[in-house]
Amino acid sequence: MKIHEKYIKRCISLARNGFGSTYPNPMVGSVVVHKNKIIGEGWHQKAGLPHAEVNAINAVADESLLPQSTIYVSLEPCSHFGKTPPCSDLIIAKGIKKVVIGTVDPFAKVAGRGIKKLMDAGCEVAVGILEKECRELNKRFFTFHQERRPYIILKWAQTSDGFIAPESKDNREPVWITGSTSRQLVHKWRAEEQAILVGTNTVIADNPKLNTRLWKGPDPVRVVLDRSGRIPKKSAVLDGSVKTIVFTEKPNSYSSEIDPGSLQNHENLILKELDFGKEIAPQICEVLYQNELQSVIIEGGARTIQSFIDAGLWDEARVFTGKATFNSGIDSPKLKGKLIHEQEIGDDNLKFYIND
Ligand code: AOF
Ligand code: ZN
Repeated sequence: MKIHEKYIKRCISLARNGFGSTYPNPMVGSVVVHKNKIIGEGWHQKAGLPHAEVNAINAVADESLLPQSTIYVSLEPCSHFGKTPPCSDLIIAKGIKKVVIGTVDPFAKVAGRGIKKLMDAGCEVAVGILEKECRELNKRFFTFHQERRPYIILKWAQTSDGFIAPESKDNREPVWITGSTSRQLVHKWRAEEQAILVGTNTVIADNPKLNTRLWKGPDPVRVVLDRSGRIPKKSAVLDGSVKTIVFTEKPNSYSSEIDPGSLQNHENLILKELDFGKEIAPQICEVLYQNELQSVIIEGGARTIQSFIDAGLWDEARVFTGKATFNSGIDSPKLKGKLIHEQEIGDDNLKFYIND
C-alpha cells in the first residue's frame, strides 16, 4: 500500500540520523500518524537511550489522539527488557491499535516476539513494508545476527593493467595507486566500520596506520594476520593505540617479542591463535563475532582478500582502478560479484560489487 510506504520511507530517513552512534543497536525510525498527518516522530539515537517508538510517542502533543493513530516503525518493536523496557508494551499501554512495521528484528531476544505481543493484545499489525530497504539500512546488524559473523567489505586499489601491488621486495617505499580524494574516501569508510583487517605482507610493505586521520570519525579495531611473526614489532599497527587483534600461529612466543615500552596500551593487544593450515576466513569471522564486531573492511593484500572471496565470506567489494600501470606485480583479487554502482573519483574509477 503506497501510503504505508510513504511513512516507512520517512521512518528510514529518521533512522539514518543515528548513523554511527547506535552500535551495537540498529538504526530505527518511527512516526505516529493520525488522520493522515504525522503527529510525532522519533529515532533511536544511541544504545541505552530510548528506542525510536518511545521518542515518536513522546513527541505527540495530544496523547488522547493515540488510540485513533497508527504507529509506523522501520524495525519490529522490541519485546524484551534490555537497556530499556519493551516498546511493544508501551504501544499496547498507550492504546495504539494499528502498527506498521518495516521488517522483523533478527535479534534473537526479539525475532517475532514483539509482533506476537502486539497481535495477542489485539493490535492490527502489517509487516514487511519496504522490507528490503529496511534491511539494507541495517545491513551490518542483520548480517551479524543472522549469519553470526560481521558484515564484510573488501576494498582494494588496482592499476589499469590489473595489479594490486608491484613485485614484492624488501624495503620498498609504499606505492600509491589512487589519488588523494580516493584516499580520503577510504578513511571515511574506515570510520563507518567497526574493524579493519590486513594481512602480513601489507603491513610489511606499507606499514599502514589503519586509522581515520584524513576524516573525522572513530578508528576501527585493527585486525592483523601475522602467521609466523614476520611483522616488524615496531609497525604502526602494533602501537596499541586502538584495540588490535593479531592472528598468529604461536601467540605465546609472539607476546614475548613485543617491546612493552613501544605499546601505548598493552591491554589493547589481543593475540589469537589461528590454524593457518585450514581455511582462515571462517575462523577469523568466528573471533570477530565473539568480539561483537558487526562489520569489517578488509584492505589487503591480494591473498588475504582472496581467501575471503574463496570462502564466500564477503558482502561488498569496493574496487578502485587507478590510471597507473605496473607491467608486472601482484595480481589483483579475482571476484565474481554483481556490479551495482560505478563512479569516477578524480582520476580513479570506483566500482561497487555485491555478493549475490
Ligand atoms: C526497537 N526500537 O528503536 C531499537 C530497537 O538494549 P536495548 O534495550 O536498547 O535493546 C536493544 C535491542 O533492541 C537491539 O538489539 C534490537 O534488537 C532492538 N532495537 N528496537 O523496538 C528501536 N533500536
Ligand atoms: Zn524497543
